[in-house]
Amino acid sequence: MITLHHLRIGRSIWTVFLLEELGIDYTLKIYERDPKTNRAQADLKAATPLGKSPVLEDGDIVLSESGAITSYLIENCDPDGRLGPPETDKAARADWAQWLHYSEGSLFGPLLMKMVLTRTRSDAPLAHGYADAEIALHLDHVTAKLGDAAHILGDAIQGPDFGLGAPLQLAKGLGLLEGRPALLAYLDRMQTSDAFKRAVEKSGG
Ligand SMILES: N[C@@H](CCC(=O)N[C@@H](CS)C(=O)NCC(=O)O)C(=O)O
Repeated sequence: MITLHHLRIGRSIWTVFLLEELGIDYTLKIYERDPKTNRAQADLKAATPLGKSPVLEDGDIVLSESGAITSYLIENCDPDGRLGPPETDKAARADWAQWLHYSEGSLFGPLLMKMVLTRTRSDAPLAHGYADAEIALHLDHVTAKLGDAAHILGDAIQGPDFGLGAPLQLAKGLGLLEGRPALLAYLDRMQTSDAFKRAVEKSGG
């Protein structure tokens, strides 16, 4: 049985969404943030030394990177291959892997930097300038890839969409999607899907 350790109000809602989209049985362990620091608390360290979420357990296998969790779930729990291209399509699989890793590898960093600068009310112009330029570069890149499609690799939802949700949600929260209707509509499309609504209902968001 698969267990997902879910820290509320963070990126692991997107892994709950993936589990719901796959329609498989799983156990959900829900953790609350420290009300003062907004960080994870000691209880999550029992699941992984890093004390960060999501954490997926499947027997002896423990994964704590959302991209690796997405790959693992799709490889093992998506028998019809709905959320990834067929193994024979080398180019499509390469693009799938590129966009799966892009969210955590490139997109999240500058958004996290901007979030910290904003929350600490920093006015460091060099740091803001760097973050703003990087964020614009990346949001333009995602917009260009999305084009007129419903999801990042075409009309059907696929693995990389579950990774893009969290950084785009953060960008929206920071007011950085204003003037970017295609990205807002993409995020909204995922968040209003039945599987996402079930994920929120079961996990508390
Ligand atoms: N690269 C990791 C990042 C994990 C991560 O930073 N998770 C956040 C939740 S959004 C967390 O657990 N933060 C709590 C803390 O650092 O105290 C992934 O993709 O899963």
